[in-house]
Amino acid sequence: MRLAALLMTMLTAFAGTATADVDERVVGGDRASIADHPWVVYVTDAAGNQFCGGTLVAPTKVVTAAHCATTRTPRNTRVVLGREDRKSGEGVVARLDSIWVHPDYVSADQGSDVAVLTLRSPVDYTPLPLAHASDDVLYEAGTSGLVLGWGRTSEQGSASRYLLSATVPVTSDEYCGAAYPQYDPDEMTCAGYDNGGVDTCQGDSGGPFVAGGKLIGVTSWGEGCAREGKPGVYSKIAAYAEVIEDQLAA
Ligand code: 4AZ
Repeated sequence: MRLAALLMTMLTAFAGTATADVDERVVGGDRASIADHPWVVYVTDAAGNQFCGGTLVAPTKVVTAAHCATTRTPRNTRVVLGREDRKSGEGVVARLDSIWVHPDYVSADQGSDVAVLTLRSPVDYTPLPLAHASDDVLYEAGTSGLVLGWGRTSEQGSASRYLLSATVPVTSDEYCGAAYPQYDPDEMTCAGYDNGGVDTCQGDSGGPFVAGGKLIGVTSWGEGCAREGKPGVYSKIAAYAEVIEDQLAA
């Protein structure tokens, strides 16, 4: 038992040094394995250029941000699943049947920044369950969540070739309200450290914020990336679970 635990610790430590590029900072993140997060996807144009993230929540349904979807059509948009390295050919490229954008969506900082992409055919990756109103404990300040994506690794930097993830704590409503006058605790949740340093950034939008084995948020907006006192803002999935589930049945 103790030997097994020691071996696990050594393996984990080795995996950490093997995959974490010191310069690779999502911002302040580390390499993540797609096998461990089979529901994380990215969204591209027809030429394969990645512009957002997303989360598989049913065999034909991907949740992303409304601001990733408003200018798109099913014909010119693709979802890439099972591909950790954007330069590899692994996984599948799925075509879309339809796009639903929350009807109240105006701009990310006004809330309702959620959309559902329906794939033409079911895919064989494990979906992530949605958080619901009864999961309010997951939104308490201090809850550790995981953000994932292929977005920029610094505010002015370039996007990541590989899937990155980072752990960020949910902030209090007071803290986020002080950071952003537009913050609406009923529709948004914020995450980040007081001193910044770890955050989602451009290109991570639409991707998952995960806690308790559920999708609790969708990467939405923020002032810059990883700035002190400026947490990342996520669409609060528990507030939209019903309207999203209507789309899963559609
Ligand atoms: C963006 O532009 C974006 N730091 C995503 C996340 C954050 C800021 C901007 C949060 O897609």
